[in-house]
Amino acid sequence: MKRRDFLKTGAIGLASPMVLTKAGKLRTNKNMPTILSTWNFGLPANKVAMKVLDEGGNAMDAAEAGARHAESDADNNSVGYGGLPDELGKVTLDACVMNSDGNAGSVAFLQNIKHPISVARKVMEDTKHVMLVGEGARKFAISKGFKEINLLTENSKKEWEKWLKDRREMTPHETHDTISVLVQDSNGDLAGACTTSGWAYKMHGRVGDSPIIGSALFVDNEIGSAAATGLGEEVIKTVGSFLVVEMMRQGYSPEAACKEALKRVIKAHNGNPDFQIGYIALRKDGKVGGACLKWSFDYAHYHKNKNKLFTVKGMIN
Ligand code: SD4
Repeated sequence: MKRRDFLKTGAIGLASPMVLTKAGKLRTNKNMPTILSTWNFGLPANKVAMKVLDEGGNAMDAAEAGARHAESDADNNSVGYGGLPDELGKVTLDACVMNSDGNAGSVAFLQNIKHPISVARKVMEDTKHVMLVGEGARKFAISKGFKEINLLTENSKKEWEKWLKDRREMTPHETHDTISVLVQDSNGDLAGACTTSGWAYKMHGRVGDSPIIGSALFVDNEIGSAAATGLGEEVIKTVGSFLVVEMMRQGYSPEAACKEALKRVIKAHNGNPDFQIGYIALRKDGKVGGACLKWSFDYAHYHKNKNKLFTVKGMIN
């Protein structure tokens, strides 16, 4: 590499990253559970997740429980029950989980099932596969005892009918609140969950980043975990959460790693993307961070008996 190019690359990074791949470089945070979730719906989700840890559950149990809380909440119009539908008025759900063994499960374009996150966990634990979609995912859920329900609440139906009058193009940011929950339990093990009804009034059949391992969620139990919210198409194209974890492996702090991943998006959009992406990251040593492209982004952090909301400002405005 020419010295000039090297300097350019160096200037993109923050501090001087050192490679962390040698096990042992990163101290494991033990006996101090840490939970990190996207947006302000993360606060109640964190509380539910912490209760599960207090009762002896592991990181995966807690992350699933946190995500389920948002899925049940009819006031959250971008997750599960009460989620805004696609252009045809169908609520279609995407979700995934990843555990500390590096196993993963996911469902996409799932309809009529209230807890896609638990179906994703069943895919991980009870099948040879990682991902089930649409009808196959629905039938699998029913075979596992999940009940079918109508997920379109009166409120969401009214909003959709209003939208039908002018069919204005929405962005995921207008109706955000997709929830991603990252958990580190008392053993220091990591797991994560992500669940959403996706982009409001999207094309029928559209799947975002939320069920895609490596995009909306990635967990590496040696290094850390990361999760995304925002415009899924752009997260997929940059394999965002995997990238954030790899940046932490290279020595970046959780916040700096999130920013590095976002810099790729900024560059791909000539310095001026007009959409939102937010990342959260939790490193094996218990350090956490978040960053977003534009405007601002909230994440909830539960640590040492305190469950607090943090707001980060966009990298560009
Ligand atoms: C998606 N990433 O389907 C999701 C949307 C989202 O907060 O995160 N909204 O593209």
